[in-house]
Amino acid sequence: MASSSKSASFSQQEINELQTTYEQGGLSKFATQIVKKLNDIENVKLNIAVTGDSGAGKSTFINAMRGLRACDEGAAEIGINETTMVRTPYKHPDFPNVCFWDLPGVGTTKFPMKDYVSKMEFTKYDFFIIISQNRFTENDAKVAKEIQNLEKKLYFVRSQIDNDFNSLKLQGVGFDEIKELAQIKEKINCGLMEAGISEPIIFLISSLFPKEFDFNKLKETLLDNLDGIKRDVLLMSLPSTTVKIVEQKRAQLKKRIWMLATVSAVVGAVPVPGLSFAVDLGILVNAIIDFRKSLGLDGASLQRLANVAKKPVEFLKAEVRTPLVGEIDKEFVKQMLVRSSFAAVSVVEVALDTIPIIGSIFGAVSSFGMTYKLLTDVLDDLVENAQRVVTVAFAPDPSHPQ
Ligand SMILES: Nc1nc2c(ncn2[C@@H]2O[C@H](COP(=O)(O)OP(=O)(O)O)[C@@H](O)[C@H]2O)c(=O)[nH]1
Ligand SMILES: [Mg+2]
Repeated sequence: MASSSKSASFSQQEINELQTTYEQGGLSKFATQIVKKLNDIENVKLNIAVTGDSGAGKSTFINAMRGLRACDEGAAEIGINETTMVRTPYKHPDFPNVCFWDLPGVGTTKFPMKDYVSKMEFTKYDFFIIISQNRFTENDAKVAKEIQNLEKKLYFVRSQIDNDFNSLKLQGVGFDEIKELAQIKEKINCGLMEAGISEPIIFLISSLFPKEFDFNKLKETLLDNLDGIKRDVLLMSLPSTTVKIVEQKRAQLKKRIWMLATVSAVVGAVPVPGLSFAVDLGILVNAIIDFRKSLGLDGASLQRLANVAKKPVEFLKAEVRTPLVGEIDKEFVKQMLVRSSFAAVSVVEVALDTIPIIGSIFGAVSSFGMTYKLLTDVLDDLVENAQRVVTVAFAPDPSHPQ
């Protein structure tokens, strides 16, 4: 099984090894290594535990992380008085390798801590989130210590912050939001330190307003603390709610292009009538569909983003101006290749930012160069559209109040 330390792209050392692989085993051995890396990216799983008392906001948070509302298919049911003794998995609708586990609070289960830890399978998660809608309890602190003993990453999330501010507003109390947030955080921090938790990482969020408060900071921190493929997997699954997330996705997907181009040009390459070179059109079709999904431009993702942004989906669709969101099949890709065939990038140029050996393997303009160019253009086009969508989705607009 792939370990979390595996990178989503090749390190310098791995590139050196690839060079040796090519010299000793030839092109097919070289391509096999690349296929393996792409398979790792597809197969690595991320398991996230979410625990806290009943009513804390676990289900709402798990939905928000997946860009879902409570009424959407696959959403966790909210506002129910928890009686379950078992954990419930919630997979991401488009990225089933990302799974959020809704753990009943230790208080709900009444299990002794030792049983709670083993029944909830604490060793299986990549990281933990403990949620509370108020101060963190003694139970929360006990669970946190167990997590820290296992040397797993843990985040404290104080949910429903929007309620705090609404009640202040309703009571006509003047306040400085930044100061108020700092005070709430400090109080939580002191409480947790007193309970024996060293250096707690705390976020104040509203799952109903994921653009506000610390929600984006939380996502950034979760990403920063994961490495390699696990980071890649979480990043691709996050709703494209900020320009920064879209840019991060672009950077990560860009690293896959030379790998996909190599596989398309080597492993499954067959001559295509009408093209002067052999490629695997199927790989390219799948790559385009994957890029589109990762950037949130497929119909379902756009609908989810519209729901989160509280804007009509048509409003977002109007910003999508690329044929890449239509039906993508082999014929479509072939036509794209025919159209761009006179503008293929020089492989030497590609080699400079990827791996030098690519230049010596594929020569000047070739199926590799063509597919590399195609996927680079596709990515640029999709990113441009995704940036327009996210900007419009969250821009204040009097005719579409949020
Ligand atoms: N205003 C507001 N309400 C929330 C938020 N998170 C959860 N809730 C509400 O709090 C209640 C309990 O949430 P739920 O997710 O079911 O908590 P769970 O029992 O921990 O799964 C529900 O009525 C939610 O709608 C939030 O961030 N803001
Ligand atoms: Mg729940």
